[in-house]
Amino acid sequence: MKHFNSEEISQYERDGFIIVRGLFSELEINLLGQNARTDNTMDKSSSSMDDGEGNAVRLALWNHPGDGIYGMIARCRKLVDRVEQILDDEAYHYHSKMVLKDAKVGGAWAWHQDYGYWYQNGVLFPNLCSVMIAVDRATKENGCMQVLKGSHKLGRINHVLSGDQAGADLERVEEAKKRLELIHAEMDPGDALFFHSNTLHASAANNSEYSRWAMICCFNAASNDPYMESHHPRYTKLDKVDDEQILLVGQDQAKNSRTSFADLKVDDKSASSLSEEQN
Ligand SMILES: O=C(O)CCC(=O)C(=O)O
Repeated sequence: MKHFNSEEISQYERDGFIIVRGLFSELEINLLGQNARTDNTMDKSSSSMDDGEGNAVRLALWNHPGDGIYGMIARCRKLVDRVEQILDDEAYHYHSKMVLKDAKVGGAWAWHQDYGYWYQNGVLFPNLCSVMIAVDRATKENGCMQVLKGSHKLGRINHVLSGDQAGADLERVEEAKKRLELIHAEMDPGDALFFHSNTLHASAANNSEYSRWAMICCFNAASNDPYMESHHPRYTKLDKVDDEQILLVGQDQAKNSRTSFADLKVDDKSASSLSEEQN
């Protein structure tokens, strides 16, 4: 089914991103938020790194969408059909994460391209798309996502380690900023930002009173199956679900089965593989 019209697809191809307002209803996003906030397993498996300014970049990550509410969000037709239109291919779930950017302490994300990391995982083409779903309202004040419009056309920029975080070569980022418009992607709960894997993005620390949690679902094109094993899955068929399943599963604790969270210290080699490359 086609959800984006041809102008929206052209906009994505030109800008490297598109925001769909209200992709998830108030009820759906409230359920997601409630589940996440009371999910002790997610809390325990979340890992935190310093952003270099004393604030904490905290996230929980999982490779397979699962059958709980997180899975229903990542597998629902209104989201995956749109991703498939963008990728012009069957999509498979590459991983999802919850970014737990808490009030006052939530850390900043350095400028990067997702493909800057995923390239290390044997993914040949940058034909991947991420969808950031606002769980809380995201504003400039609480560190909403920032994107450089059209930056996906730069191709892959080298990524280097700086402290705990791997980021894009800052000289390039600074030059790109002089030529490309910086967009603050302010979003209400339920809005979704679809962005290309080479789109440069970053976010500031959250110095406000308001938390800024967001779920990010990342998809790879089926034809872009990585040529080697990594900490994220190779092609695995994604079973789409009807959109109604979000509420049905989200309201039913018994169906809301546990997600297998990754241990980021052990499983995520993105940053360490960059340091090995440089050595
Ligand atoms: O949540 C954010 O502010 C940024 C997250 C991000 O850039 C990422 O997950 O690649």
